[in-house]
Amino acid sequence: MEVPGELVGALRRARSVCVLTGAGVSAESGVPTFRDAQTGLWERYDPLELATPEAFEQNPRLVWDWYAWRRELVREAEPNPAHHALAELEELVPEFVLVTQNVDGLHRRAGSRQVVELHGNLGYVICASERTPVSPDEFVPAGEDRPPLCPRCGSYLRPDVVWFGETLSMGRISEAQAAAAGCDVFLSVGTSSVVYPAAGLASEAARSGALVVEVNPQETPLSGASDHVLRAPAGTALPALVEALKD
Ligand code: BJW
Repeated sequence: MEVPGELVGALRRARSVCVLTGAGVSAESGVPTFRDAQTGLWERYDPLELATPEAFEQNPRLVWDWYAWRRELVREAEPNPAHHALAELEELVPEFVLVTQNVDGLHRRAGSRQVVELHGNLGYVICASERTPVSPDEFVPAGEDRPPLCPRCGSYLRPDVVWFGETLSMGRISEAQAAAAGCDVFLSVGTSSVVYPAAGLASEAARSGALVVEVNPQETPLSGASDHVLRAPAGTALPALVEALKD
């Protein structure tokens, strides 16, 4: 695909690049996005309703099982050319921060090193009361209608992810905001750009003078405010971008 020359030039000159990714970057690995239809067992449920503290309060076992299913799906998935291209891009620029809203861990598996997991990681489990990590060999096993329990206080266990209405880790959001405000080029890849505070990072980058680029086959609220839009799947656009940079 054609990559705009101005974008390649800006990346060549860039001292610092910040990339924000969303569920679309993992779509080509077979991991469903949030706002696309779900498949199989989960087609009756809206993922945006399951990813809430209210859903966990009302039906903790259902929410636990949904994450257990996704953990298995992600374990079997492989990073795709978009993840690999971002890992390669990190090696081609002086400073690079990859901020991801994804909880699937696929960026690190592809070799990305400077990764900020804004919404957590579903591979880790925490006690819902103490908020401390619990390893699988410590779980008090699940009951028929409840998740496993914390071995220390008996509370429900939950995935270490950020649900709607919950606050993000101060350390992670500060790191992401500093990277966005300090970069020369900001790439927003595979996100619908509607969930805050992540969706605000592109405007922070633009305010500081960065070139803002969107990679998404669909229009989003960010499209009109972007300097360049690569209207293609991430697995096509990002390898093309990295190849153009190496030419
Ligand atoms: C492809 C592709 C391909 C497909 N290649 N692309 C300011 C204004 C308004 C509201 C708020 C605000 N500040 C805070 C809020 C409230 C709320 C919020 O943002 N609400 C909006 C929806 C209105 N935010 C929060 O509650 C956050 N907490 C917070 O701010 O605390 C303080 C506070 C609380 C309350 C009020 C005010 C302040 C927490 C947000 C946590 C989000 N959590 C989830 C679940 C994580 C765990 C899990 O994975 O289960 O995060 S929800 C879900 O949305 C998930 C995602 O990370 C996130 C973003 O979704 P994403 O990644 O963009 O995916 P999709 O599916 O939406 O889009 C996929 C895109 O890919 C599409 O565009 C496709 O076209 C594209 N695509 N194939 C490239 N091959």
